[in-house]
Amino acid sequence: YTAVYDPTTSAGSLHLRAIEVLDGNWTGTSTVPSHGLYPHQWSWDSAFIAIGLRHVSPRRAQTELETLLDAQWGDGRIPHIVFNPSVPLDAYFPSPDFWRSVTAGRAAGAPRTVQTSGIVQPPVHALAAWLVHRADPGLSRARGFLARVYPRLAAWHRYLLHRRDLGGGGLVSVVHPWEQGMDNAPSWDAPLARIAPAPARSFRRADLAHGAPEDRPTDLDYGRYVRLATDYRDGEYADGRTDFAVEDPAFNALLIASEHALARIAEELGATGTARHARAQRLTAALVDRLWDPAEGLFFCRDLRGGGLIRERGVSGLVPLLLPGLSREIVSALVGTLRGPHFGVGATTRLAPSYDLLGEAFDPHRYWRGPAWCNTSWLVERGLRLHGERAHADALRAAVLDVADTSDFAEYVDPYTGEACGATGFSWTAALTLDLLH
Ligand code: 9WN
Repeated sequence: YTAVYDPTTSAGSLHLRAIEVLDGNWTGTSTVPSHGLYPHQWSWDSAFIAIGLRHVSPRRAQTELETLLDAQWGDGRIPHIVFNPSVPLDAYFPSPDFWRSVTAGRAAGAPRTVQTSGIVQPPVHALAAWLVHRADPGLSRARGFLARVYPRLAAWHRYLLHRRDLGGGGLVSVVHPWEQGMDNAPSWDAPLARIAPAPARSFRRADLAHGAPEDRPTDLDYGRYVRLATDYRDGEYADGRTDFAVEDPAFNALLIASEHALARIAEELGATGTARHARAQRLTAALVDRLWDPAEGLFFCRDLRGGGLIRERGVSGLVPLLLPGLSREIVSALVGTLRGPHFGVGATTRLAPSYDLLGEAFDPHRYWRGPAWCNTSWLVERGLRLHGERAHADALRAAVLDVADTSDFAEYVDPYTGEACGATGFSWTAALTLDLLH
């Protein structure tokens, strides 16, 4: 007997439970990913949260994004964490005293009144702002929502496109695995291997108090994360000098999707979106040119310091499916890869696994080295639907809803069984459930 998600019997209660999760994680101005593991505001989490929240409270969804944007730096970057000053320092590592944004970030224009990290996360924000607007255009216009966020989102994209095109080929690079959001993905193993880890005794992890150690990144991974972040901070968060620089397909695809959204926002505000749509098209061409592998039917990361494509198959390489400007040939190849033996969607797995089922580093429980996450499956679902793959999109949607339901909105799950891993009551799982239910 296989459980089939039946919207007529469980949709009501699933909907209410998802709302309860988001209510419980709401702090008054933003939503924490989960109180235990992640007690502050995270950048791409907030974008996904706003996308779900817009269906139940468009006002709160706007506030979620506005709070994040209030912590934007003068150079345009949106920090990956905005710290809540009432949370004890030892509740999360690295804490504000590690990042020292107010002092080390002064040259880059870090805000003085709020403490943040100094790295970024994937730019899902303009896409989120556009979707939030559309959920209640009347409220949005009355509050001047788009008019207020547009210049900030434009500055954010400008930062990425001007300061982070480290390879000179038009794409944006991440300078830390935390920036791409899939912290310990096997794609980072090769570029990280060149980084001398910070000594284990020089920092104390807080995550192990909440998550099972075998589900989290290793101490060696953390040593390298700490080294990279320390060096970036000590260089006052200036770009261009980091030992780690990788062009990632998901990060860039989300920027492109957001650039299309920014074009629509410009049009809604009475300007023209033509130049932005054209830029999104140019970025799509650069993405294909630099990261697409036709023989594998997948996008790969490019290591700018080591040179060349990193041939590890990750879900990040499937995320560009959400782009409208892909050729039919690439779309078909991606759908084939998604459903083939490496990802098994619709065959052996429930949701898209974060990493190649047949890869040497595959582990169904260790964070971004195999487990499935709702946000990546939501992105793939959108892509399938956009390109007319309705039956596959419907099946993936049903699977996400069922897994969210039975795992109690887990942070991530075993891709084969849907068994919960990490935190439960995880905000973006609840938010994207709401979005799929609408
Ligand atoms: C580091 C908050 C974040 C997500 C990331 C996820 C995890 C942090 C951590 O949690 O990263 O930023 O401490 O492991 O990998 O995608 O945004 O939910």
